[in-house]
Order: sequence, then structure tokens, then C-alpha cells
Amino acid sequence: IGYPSDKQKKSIVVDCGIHAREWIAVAFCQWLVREIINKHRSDAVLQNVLRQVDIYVIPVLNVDGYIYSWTDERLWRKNRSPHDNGACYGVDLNRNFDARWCTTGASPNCSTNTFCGPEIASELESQGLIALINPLRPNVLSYLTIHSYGQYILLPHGYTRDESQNHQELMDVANKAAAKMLALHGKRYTIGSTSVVLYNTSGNSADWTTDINIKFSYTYELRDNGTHGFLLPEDQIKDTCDENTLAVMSMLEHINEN
Ligand code: ING
Ligand code: ZN
Repeated sequence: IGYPSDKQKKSIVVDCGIHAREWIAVAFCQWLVREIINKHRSDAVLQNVLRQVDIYVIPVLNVDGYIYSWTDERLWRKNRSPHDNGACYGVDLNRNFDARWCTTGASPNCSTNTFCGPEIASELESQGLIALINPLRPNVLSYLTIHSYGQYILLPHGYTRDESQNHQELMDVANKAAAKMLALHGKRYTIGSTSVVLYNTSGNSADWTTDINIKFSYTYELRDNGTHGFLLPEDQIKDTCDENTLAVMSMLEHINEN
């Protein structure tokens, strides 16, 4: 999504549904697209963004897993690739990227929920994301990957507690976005690096994008903070999408100006 331009445009990549059971994330990507399409004519900030930036939205990255979570197993997380001669299914796509792959918070065993896969980027879904992002470099300003649940805006890294170079700026941008969310519907989103506020993980997509110098790489964890978990009630879909659209817009404004 973006306005045509004679100049070289920058890009921002947003994906949703890396994990099958995180349905609110998939809903959010569709909502975000609709909001951009509906609001740009009357929103000067958005117009500025769309003049300089093309926004790539992947509404559901893990298509097979997502379908499986509707048809067979509501809480399925991984994709559906077969392993161990068909005895076991699924790689955790958020452990399959080239970021200290399978060294911490991931497992080489297919029967776990955090299986890192047989090798780096072994999965078609990871390969698809890489094939989108690599040719856009070095013009990718930001990568946002949308998950649920927990109400967090997570910064790199997952694989180390050491702060990245632009940690303070990433914190400032995320804090501003979280303040807007709090003001809209009173929901608190926690800000911090994944390894500090959650746990150690390796091979996740936002660590990979950080390490290839995509400066504003964030993982969003949408609602809720544990009451319903992945089974977010229908009556919270709209407010969740609204508050996170506001957060993304706030980030886009900063990213476009810097
Ligand atoms: N949580 C993320 C997971 O993949 C996470 C947490 C975020 C890990 C960012 C690494 C990087 O485990 C969910 N809900 O998927
Ligand atoms: Zn997830």
C-alpha cells in the first residue's frame, strides 16, 4: 500500500499469523489495511507516510497452520510440515530464522512447540518472508510482526539480554505508542526487550530483521493479558484492532520522519 512516486521508496513490512492459534493477529492485519485505505484521504500524517513508504502487509504468514487451527486443533501453533518420516508435524516459524538459530529457547525435537526446524529457514513460510524482505533492502525502515497474547511491544533481542545500539530510541517509540493505547481503551501494554520481559529465544523473525539492519523491528503481542489468552472474546476484536492501529500509526509517523 502506498502512493506512486518517482523517487526510490522506502518499505515497511508487517506480518500477522506466524503462529496459527493467534487469531486476533490475523484479524488485525486485515483491519490495518482497511483503516489505511479508508483514512488516508483525510489524514495528512498518513499521506506523508504513503508518499515516502510502501507498506507490505502479509495478512497470514502461516496459512496451513491457521487453517488447521480452525478445522482440527484450536491451539495449534506451528506450521504443518511433516518430519520424522511423517510421524510428527510442524516447525515453530518464529524459531526458524537466522538469528543464533536453535541455540536458546528452541528445540531440535519436532514433538515440541518450539521446534526450530531441520535447518535455518527450512520452511516455505520463512523462505517466503525472506524472499520478500531481501530484495527490498537496504530500504526497509521497519518490520512489525504481530502475535498474541500478553499485551507487549517487544524489542530485540530474544537471544541476548544485551541492549541493541538504538535501544533507547526503540523504547521511546514503543512507549509513545503504548501511551496512545492506554489513553484509547485503558489497556496497558508492557514495553521491553523480549529476553528481558519474556524469555530467551533464538531464531525469531524480529531478531533476524534487526541483525540485517532493519532499524525498527518490533514484535507486538496483542490482547489479552491472560484471562482468555488465545481465545480472545469476539467483543474485544474491534477495540484490540483499534488500539493497535493507533500504535502502528504512531510508530509509522516517527519512522517516516527519522
Ligand atoms: N510469543 C512469542 C514466541 O514466539 C516472542 C514471544 C516474541 C519470542 C518475540 C521471540 C521474539 O514465543 C508468542 N505468543 O508467540
Ligand atoms: Zn506467536
